[in-house]
Amino acid sequence: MRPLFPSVRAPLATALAMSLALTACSQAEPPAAVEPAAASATASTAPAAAAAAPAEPVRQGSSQHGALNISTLATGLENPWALAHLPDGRILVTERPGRMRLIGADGALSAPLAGVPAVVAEGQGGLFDVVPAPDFAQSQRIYFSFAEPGEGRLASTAVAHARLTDAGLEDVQVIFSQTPKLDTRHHFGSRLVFDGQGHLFITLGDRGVRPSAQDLTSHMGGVIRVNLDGSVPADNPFLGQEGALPEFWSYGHRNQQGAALNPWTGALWTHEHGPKGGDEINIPQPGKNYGWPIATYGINYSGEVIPEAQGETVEGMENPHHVWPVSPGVSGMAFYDHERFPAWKHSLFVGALAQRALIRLTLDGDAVTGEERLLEDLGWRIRDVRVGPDGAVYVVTDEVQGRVLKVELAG
Ligand SMILES: [Ca+2]
Repeated sequence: MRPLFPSVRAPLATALAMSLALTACSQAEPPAAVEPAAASATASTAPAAAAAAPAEPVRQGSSQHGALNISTLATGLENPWALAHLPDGRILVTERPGRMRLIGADGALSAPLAGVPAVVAEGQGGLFDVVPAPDFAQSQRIYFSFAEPGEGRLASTAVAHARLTDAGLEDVQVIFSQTPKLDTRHHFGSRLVFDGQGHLFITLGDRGVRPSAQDLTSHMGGVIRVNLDGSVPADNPFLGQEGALPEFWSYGHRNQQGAALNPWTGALWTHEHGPKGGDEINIPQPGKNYGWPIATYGINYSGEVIPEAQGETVEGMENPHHVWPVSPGVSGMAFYDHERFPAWKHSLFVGALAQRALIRLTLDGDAVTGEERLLEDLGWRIRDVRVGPDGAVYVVTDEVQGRVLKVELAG
């Protein structure tokens, strides 16, 4: 990897100081409830047993296409961040303080899995995404992202893979670690998407240091593309370019907590939190600049304009594919390409934290043609959404007593 310092150190430190002075905690993506005192929560500090909450009745919801059945698969999860279906019917779920559990094919919630590395579970930091490797059925390998501790208070978004065994996670290997590490607790990203061609996309955030999103000598604000072992693909857009880290696919992103591969085109789609207003969907193209903080549809939480902003659109920077003028607080993304509910075919599901809903966008080709909000009555922050192998839609709720829900059309 190319050396970062010393050239970037001073500007970054300045930017960091500025950012800390100016960054109000985003209402769309507030730091969740205060964590336990320990800076690094690990599985060893977790409750030993799974919550034995009584089964909840199936809830009813409404939608454009009729009644919904909303089943609770697990309760008592602390700020769950991601869920992932395994080929054998089990579901992996992460909890941001640093725990990973399995929901068995029988519905039983496991105790926290052993072997999860230490994470910085402060502010927005913790354990984030999890996905089975493309060859999971043979390798039992999973990939996950987390806030990796460094010296002192430093932390960075990192990605590891590990083997999922009856004893928990084994052979944990970090394959990517954002550089440099910072002491902020904001905007870690980070979703993981395989492209089906031997690459892994990692979506990052600016870590609350806005100018870093335009700085190719630091990973912040990037979509990262690596091979499955973390090495750099030979066709990455910035490979060999002086002053640019080779892992970049695209840059100029604020905080990307949703990403998925479009099943009809094979393209990566991502979304990101705007500041106050301006949550956006992008279809990141290699080498392109997505604008933050120079081009944005949002303003600061103070009501002031973003100091670096030059407008909603800026020449040479990519306009978002889709913008929400009022920020839902987007997190999690899943295309619907299953036969079970034809009414949902060609939809894009997106979780909403601040606006506490499951968003369903209708698509015509790539164009977003409509939007409906599901689960609003529940009033829960939706952190992640996935389509299961059964064609149901699964979400996790970002609550101190968070849930895994299964959502189905009743008809
Ligand atoms: Ca943008």
